[in-house]
Amino acid sequence: MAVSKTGRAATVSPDALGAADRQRLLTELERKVLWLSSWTIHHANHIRANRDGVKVGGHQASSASVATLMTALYFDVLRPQDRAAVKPHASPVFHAIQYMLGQQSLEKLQGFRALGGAQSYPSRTKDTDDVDFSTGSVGLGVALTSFAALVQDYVRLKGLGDAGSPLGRMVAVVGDAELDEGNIFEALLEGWKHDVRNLWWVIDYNRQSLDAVVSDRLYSHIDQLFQNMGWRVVILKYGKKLERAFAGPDGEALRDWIDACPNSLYSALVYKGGEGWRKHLTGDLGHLAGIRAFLAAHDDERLHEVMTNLAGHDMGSVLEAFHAIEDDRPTCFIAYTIKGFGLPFAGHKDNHAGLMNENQMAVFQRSMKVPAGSEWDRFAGLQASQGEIEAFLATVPFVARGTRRLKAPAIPIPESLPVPSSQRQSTQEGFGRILSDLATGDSALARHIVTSSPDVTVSTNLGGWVNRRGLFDRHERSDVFREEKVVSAQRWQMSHTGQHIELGIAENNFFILMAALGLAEPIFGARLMPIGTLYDPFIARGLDALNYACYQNARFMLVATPSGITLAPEGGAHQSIGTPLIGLAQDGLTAFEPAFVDELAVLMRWGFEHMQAPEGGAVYLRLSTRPVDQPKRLMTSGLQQAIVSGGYWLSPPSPGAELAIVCQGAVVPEATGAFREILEDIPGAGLLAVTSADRLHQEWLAGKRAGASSHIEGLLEPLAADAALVTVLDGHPATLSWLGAVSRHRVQPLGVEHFGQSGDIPDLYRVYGLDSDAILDAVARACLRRI
Ligand SMILES: Cc1ncc(C[n+]2csc(CCOP(=O)(O)OP(=O)(O)O)c2C)c(N)n1
Ligand SMILES: [Mg+2]
Repeated sequence: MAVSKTGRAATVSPDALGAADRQRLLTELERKVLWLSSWTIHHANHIRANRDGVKVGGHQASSASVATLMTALYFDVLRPQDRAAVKPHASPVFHAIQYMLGQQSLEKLQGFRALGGAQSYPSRTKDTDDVDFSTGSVGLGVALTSFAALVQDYVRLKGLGDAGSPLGRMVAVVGDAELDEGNIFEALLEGWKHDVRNLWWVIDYNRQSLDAVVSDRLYSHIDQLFQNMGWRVVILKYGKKLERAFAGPDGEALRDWIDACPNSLYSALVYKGGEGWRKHLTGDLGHLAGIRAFLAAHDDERLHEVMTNLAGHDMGSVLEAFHAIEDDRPTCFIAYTIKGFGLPFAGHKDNHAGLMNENQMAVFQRSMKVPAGSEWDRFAGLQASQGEIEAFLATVPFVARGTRRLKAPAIPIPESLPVPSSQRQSTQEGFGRILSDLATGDSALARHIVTSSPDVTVSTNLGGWVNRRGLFDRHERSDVFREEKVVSAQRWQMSHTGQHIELGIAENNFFILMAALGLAEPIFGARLMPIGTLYDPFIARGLDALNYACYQNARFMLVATPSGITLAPEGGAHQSIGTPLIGLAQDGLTAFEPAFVDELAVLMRWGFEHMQAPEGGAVYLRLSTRPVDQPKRLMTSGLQQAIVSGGYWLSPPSPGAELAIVCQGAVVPEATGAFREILEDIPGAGLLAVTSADRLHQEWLAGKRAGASSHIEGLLEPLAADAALVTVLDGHPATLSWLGAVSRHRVQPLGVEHFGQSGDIPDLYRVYGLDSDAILDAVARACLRRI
């Protein structure tokens, strides 16, 4: 067989080998994967030098549990167009598989969990071996596959991406305890609404979580749950050896016994081994001649082998089940497995973080027939020859196209976005009008924008865009209200040409959809410009998913509105205080809070570029429903630059000025009002508008490290060395209070520290200390008392 330099033969057909040979070699590879994953963890914990005394960790038991399933998937079932999310703690198995496929280096395996080495949990951004979807926070990767399936349909039905390639399956390898995460069920329901296709969830049903053996009752309903959502459920329960035993004399009784065996007892017996099985089977079924004969015919070792022969560890059963699926119906495989299968702590309830000790590893190594010194050898310990294994690896469909990071051409962004003219408007309204305006044209940008919202489309001003661009659905669905001539401002016709994906109220789903849309380029080869809207306070509801999207470097524009206490009568529970700090701290997300609509237009334009830039990222715009008088000004390139950099002087200070008021977002009228009053007493004072505390802060730190001056230092430069800053925003005061550290100015930080009551803006700003009087008081404190 011709093998290329990279170890891959491009032209070898998987069918060249017979099914029996393939299964034999896959079983060999399964052993190898089990060995390598266990050894990688062992090496990191017991062999590599430990400099700080902190446990390195890694999950040998969780990895062993899934070795068969993942071997079958990666070496046989998955095709280049398929995409997978692997349960986080199976990372060593994933890396071992990639190592065998020539896509992971020895150095990275030896550096498992070390800087620059293979990551603890598969990571798109930090690993180099072709991770499709990062995982780590359980449940999120699973849900992502469902939204990725939706995005695949979206992209295909729009004719974007590689239309010639067959549709891929989105596959999640799921730990059974991941199903305790509510986000999975939210995703299941949303997926059902959107009729997602080409989705496989393979549940590693070892009936153990981190702390415990899971309740028997809880899991008896999993299959029904999936079926209710229209899924096919395939249960892989018993392997071929057990099935043969069930087919023998009194085999039915054996099946009944094992079926009724509580999870905890089964796990305990798995751990105890042959003797334990014999004792229980003799006690419970010893009166049956067939069972007595069965026990007599098996020594302890073989009895253990048969009784632990669950289908999730039986290569033949696994392959049969996977290959039987040929249609695109979502399918859930519930594969019975044993946590730690093949390792000394198999089945033990405390095995989650368990590591083999030196002696156990030595025994395991002998059983794997890996000679000392050949631990990393890709072929050591296998019965098949290196040539045979290499020839087989050259047929693996998953890597037939090499690594699968796809690219799509950049989308041209207009020089400027039109600013909706209105003497007085809110940033939220301006956002809706900017998008509406884009919707009327046929720019490449407009064609690639896709919007979404968790049931707040209309109330975040996306209505105009949706009316023009329609809702996305795989099926044509008419707008019944419109057909019945019921007057409504909203036209909600659905079809596959639509460019808005409407979600139910589940912010977690929303952020996972943003992740899936924002990864459309590398995953599906189609660049999208996702814009998602939600109420600012509900960022917290989906925060882990937002973090997850950013961690994967997904590109999207998050428009959060309304925000702060400025939503006023809408009130208490909807007030967001901490979100500006999230914007400041969230890696991969650049946060802005414009005060005026012309700023917003500049920032959206910049955002569309940033979402496409190699070193770019996601963008967060914190907007407001408060109508504000708009400035009449020329948007010079200098002003644009300053807005994007995070701030500019609305009214510049005189050289040596003693005071500046610094405001961010919707409080600009109060800041301006106070500023006008103090000009009488402090004529040289300045008024600074902050559009992005995040950008200012980031650049300030980077400048310090590089010994370069930053935008904020430049802005504050004209002020006197002992000048005072009064900072004000509708959010936590810490967002801007750090400005005092830039040039050692004295700061009086105003903002919101408490929340929870309705009111109008004058009342709430008075109560929380954001109104002009509060600003003037702060000015007085700063100037008069010199603190
Ligand atoms: C959101 C979240 N909470 C907690 C954890 C810590 N954790 C990692 S694995 C795990 C249990 C996993 O059990 P299961 O999914 O059944 O996988 P198994 O190890 O049995 O294969 C927990 C609680 C996590 N990674 N993510
Ligand atoms: Mg489990």
